[in-house]
Amino acid sequence: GGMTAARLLRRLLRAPSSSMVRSAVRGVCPSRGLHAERGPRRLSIEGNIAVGKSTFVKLLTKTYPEWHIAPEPVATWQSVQAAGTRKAFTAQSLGNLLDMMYQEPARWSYTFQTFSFMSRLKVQLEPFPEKLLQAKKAVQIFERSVYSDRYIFAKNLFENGSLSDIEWHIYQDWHSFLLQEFASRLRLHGFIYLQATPQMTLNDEMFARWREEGKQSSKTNIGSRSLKVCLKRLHQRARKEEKGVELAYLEQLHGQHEAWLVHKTTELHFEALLNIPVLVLDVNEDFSEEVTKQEELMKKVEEDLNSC
Ligand code: UDP
Ligand code: D5M
Ligand code: MG
Repeated sequence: GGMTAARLLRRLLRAPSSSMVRSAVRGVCPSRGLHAERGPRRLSIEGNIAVGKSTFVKLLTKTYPEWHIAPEPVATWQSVQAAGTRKAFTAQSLGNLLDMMYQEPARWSYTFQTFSFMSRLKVQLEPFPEKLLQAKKAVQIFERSVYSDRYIFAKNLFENGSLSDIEWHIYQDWHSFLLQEFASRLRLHGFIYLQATPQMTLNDEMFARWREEGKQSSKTNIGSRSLKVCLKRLHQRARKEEKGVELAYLEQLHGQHEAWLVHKTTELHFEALLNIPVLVLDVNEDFSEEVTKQEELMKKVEEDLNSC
């Protein structure tokens, strides 16, 4: 008989063997099979703007110096280099695409998506450093991924009208094509989702605790019951391009993260994405300077990596 649709799809996606996918569905830890695989475990850190991904990645570097870390290439987007020029040499910047996108989303969002996607694709395709492969547990960490580009940002920009129907269609067309072509080299084994509410209303007990903590640290000094975690951190970081970012935008992005990584209602187009485990870490509480909180987070990562 002819090839079934499912088999055809698997062949097109060059997905892992069906037995692994089925065992995940049966409830067997999906990482078990992957762990047995040769090669490093590849994880992506996901989360809203300014939630603390870079801070978290730095903490991982400190805790696990032998891991390979790939930060998000934001600087590349802030200063697009003319072809043939090098930063260190006669750098010629053609402009700040991050700024252009925030200033004129309808004009520059599509261009930004092509550029941010390409830079993430290049990062995710880079070979794992040979000398680190010798480590007993080689781990590679990415700050966001080719998946968040589509299922968080591009999707959201389409839904809020910054990408037109045609742009969204063309984007999805090449995104699917390229990810299918590179499927075997882009494999991820897990996501770590740093979760914080863009805006959180505190109950009496939490309010009392926050106020108490606020006395000790000026960073957590809040006078109202409404705690805007991401917005506060965004202002604290004060990246000039992000000055105009509003709570409403962070709330949209929060919704996209929750739909994709928690509620699993986002429609995905890659079989390899369906059974990837997601470790959700609550980072509403400040962890940048709180050692106890840092230890708690690192313990959760360690436990998760050892659980399968
Ligand atoms: N930050 C903080 N407490 C935290 C995590 C982060 O005050 O628990 C601050 C951090 O110092 C920075 C800002 O929040 O000024 C944004 O953090 P980061 O750049 O790590 O966020 P990202 O955009 O990478 O998620
Ligand atoms: O993310 C870095 C900045 O880049 C932040 O302003 C969000 C923006 N960003 C990242 N990827 C995209 C895509 N694909 N579209 C639009 N905007 C994007 P940070 O969270 O601060 O590390
Ligand atoms: Mg960052």
